[in-house]
Amino acid sequence: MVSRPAAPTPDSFTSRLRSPAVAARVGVWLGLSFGICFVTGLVSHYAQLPSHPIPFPTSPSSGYRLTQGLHVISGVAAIPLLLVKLWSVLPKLFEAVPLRDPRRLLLTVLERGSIALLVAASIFQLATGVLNAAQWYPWLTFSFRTTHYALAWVAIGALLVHIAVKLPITRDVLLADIDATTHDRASATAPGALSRRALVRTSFAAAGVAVLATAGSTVPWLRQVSLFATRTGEGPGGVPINKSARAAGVVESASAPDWRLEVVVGGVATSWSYDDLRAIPQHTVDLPIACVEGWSAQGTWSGVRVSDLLRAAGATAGADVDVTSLQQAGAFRRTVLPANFAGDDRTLLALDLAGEPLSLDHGFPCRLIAPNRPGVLQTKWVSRLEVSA
Ligand SMILES: Nc1nc2c(c(=O)[nH]1)N[C@H]1C(S)=C(S)[C@@H](COP(=O)(O)O)O[C@H]1N2
Ligand SMILES: [Mo]
Repeated sequence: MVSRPAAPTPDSFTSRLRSPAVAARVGVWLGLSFGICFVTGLVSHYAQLPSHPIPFPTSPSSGYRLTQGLHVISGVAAIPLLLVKLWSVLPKLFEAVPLRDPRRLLLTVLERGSIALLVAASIFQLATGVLNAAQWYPWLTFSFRTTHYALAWVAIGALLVHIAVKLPITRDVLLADIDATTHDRASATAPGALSRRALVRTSFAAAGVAVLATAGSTVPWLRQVSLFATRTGEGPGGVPINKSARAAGVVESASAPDWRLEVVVGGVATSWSYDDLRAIPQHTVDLPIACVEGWSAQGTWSGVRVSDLLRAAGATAGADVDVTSLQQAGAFRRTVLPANFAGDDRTLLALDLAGEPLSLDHGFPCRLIAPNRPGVLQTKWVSRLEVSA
């Protein structure tokens, strides 16, 4: 008869590195990353809602660049921290379930259930976030933003429960020396390959490297060291290209000589040729494209004020504006420009970037550029503005 290898028990794990002392120290920084990620994620979600009960501000113009950069950076930093944390508490997974004592059983199920939820939600959030930033979208069946947003609440809720449950032991081990053994499992006595202090420092260093490797997509002078920065500031006018005109299927329509911009107010349309737009007052603004994926780049844009076009078409200020692209399909072909954005003097239909007419890939003949607006809403190849009221 072949004997089945015994399932591991907590006692099968003997390294003294797998300890509450390590888990708590790494956990504090992991919790901090999650906190930053959660708050900045809420900002991004709110900014992308089609209507805002409380207006999303147009200033500071680089606010979204900062919050979304932080969102992606803190998410990336959390990955090595989460891995070390999970490794350090792995023996807990094999603890026996107290089947005989109903009260302890209930508590165990609640505690482990909340941890299972936390671990699952965390892994899901970090994995989908990374995939989204890498522009690989395997989730054809669900919306990234809605799901990522819903699971953020699950993760943060489970995290708060976890912190509350672990508070006494966390406080104890953080106040004690890192090598103290009071809270260790009885079997965790074998010296590890490195000291606890070295393991914690290595985890922080790994998080630091992950941050540097990502931050280059937002912070120009970090680009040299940023292996993970998928957009590196190359592209016409120093602004990367996200979706090309070819990928959007607009090469023909955007370069057609008879292209016209329609401005519709109260059902009445006025129509502008490219030369008409060139003939009215031009304005120049320095504004970033700040993508939800975390990369961003500053550009010098020139063109016409959206508020000038709306006023010329007879619109009174204070209404939201539908912005439509030549692009025929895709989630970003139509966006809503809230009234406070439409009324901001810096909000342009840009014709030029860095003193040159827009390239086809940057949105020629004209593209929306507004302050403090997520990149995904800076519509390219605009064909129509419509005020509904
Ligand atoms: N019509 C249209 N506009 C669009 C997009 C798109 O796919 N279609 N992508 C958006 C996204 S996600 C970003 S980050 C910016 C990028 O602009 P850029 O390619 O000029 O850098 O354009 C936005 N405008
Ligand atoms: Mo984007």
